[in-house]
Amino acid sequence: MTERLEDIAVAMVASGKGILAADESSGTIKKRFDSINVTSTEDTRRDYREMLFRADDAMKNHISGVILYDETLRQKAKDGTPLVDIMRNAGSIPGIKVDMGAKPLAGFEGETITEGLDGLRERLTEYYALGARFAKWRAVISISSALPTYGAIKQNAQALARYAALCQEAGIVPIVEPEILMDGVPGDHSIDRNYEVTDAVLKSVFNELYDARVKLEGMILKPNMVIDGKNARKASVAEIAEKTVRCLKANVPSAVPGIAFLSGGQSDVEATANLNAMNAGFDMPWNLTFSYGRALQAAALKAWSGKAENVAAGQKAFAHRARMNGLAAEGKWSEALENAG
Ligand code: 5MM
Repeated sequence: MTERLEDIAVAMVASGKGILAADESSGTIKKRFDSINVTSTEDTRRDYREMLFRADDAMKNHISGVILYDETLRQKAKDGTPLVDIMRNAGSIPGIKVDMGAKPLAGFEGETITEGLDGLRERLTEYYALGARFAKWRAVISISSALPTYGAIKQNAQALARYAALCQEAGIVPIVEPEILMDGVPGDHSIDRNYEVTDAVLKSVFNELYDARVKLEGMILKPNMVIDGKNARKASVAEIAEKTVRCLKANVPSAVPGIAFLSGGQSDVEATANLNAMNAGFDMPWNLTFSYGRALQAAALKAWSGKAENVAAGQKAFAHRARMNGLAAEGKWSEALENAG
């Protein structure tokens, strides 16, 4: 029996759980491995991801789903078990990144358009057969005093909406990710400039989703938090939480079951503290959780450093971050718990 989109979406944002973004494309995972002096090969990528997916406690209790890259969805663990089965056995839903990356947008200097719509219907059918029940598409929005332009916002929102409609047709829940870069160039924008841009982008995205007849009950939004640029960090946790929740309430219909943030270059603890402040301080119509890549993986990657003897240490670091973010998703995190290890 085909599962209902609404039920999958609700499971993805179940209380105390969130999503692990492990969908680094080959170029991005190479960068991550370079930072720990590990060569990126099919085997090292498998070893690293197998370590995460076999962290049973984290996967069972705090990770509702994992966003995978095409290679990982098809990959087997060292003992021959499909990686997808390992996560399914832990009760975690496999997901797949289906965009083909952000490319320069013709006629719009400094802005990008995410590609991957051609042939997407066929790819989604295959991904469904391989076990994926949700997908992700990331639009990248540059921010400065002059950017983004109306044209770039609109074209990215349209692509997100076309992607989302195709996913739902295939029985796959779309994660709709419009990311306003926090760590882009120049990165000196204020939190209020970020509010203005996030507000405009979300308005455009929900208009396009409506026009494309996307069922809001069967999707998840993955936005950035409303935060100042990486070279202008001044805003407090309380200010980030208040402005982010205000912006989301102004734009995201309550029919959307859940919102799962990206971390966008925030430090591990910042990303946790900000999510916690929103859940602890505000009543909201949707479940608010995490879909972190770097903020869930950085400590585990470092602890592992490519060595088999460090797998337990890598899993421990991952389990701690997953637990801290699980608590933040319920507004129950504290610095004391963070430091208790
Ligand atoms: C894991 O990184 C994803 C993108 O990878 P590519 O740039 O290689 O396509 C990215 O979409 C990620 O899922 C989200 O941005 C969330 O990750 P962060 O690190 O921002 O939490």
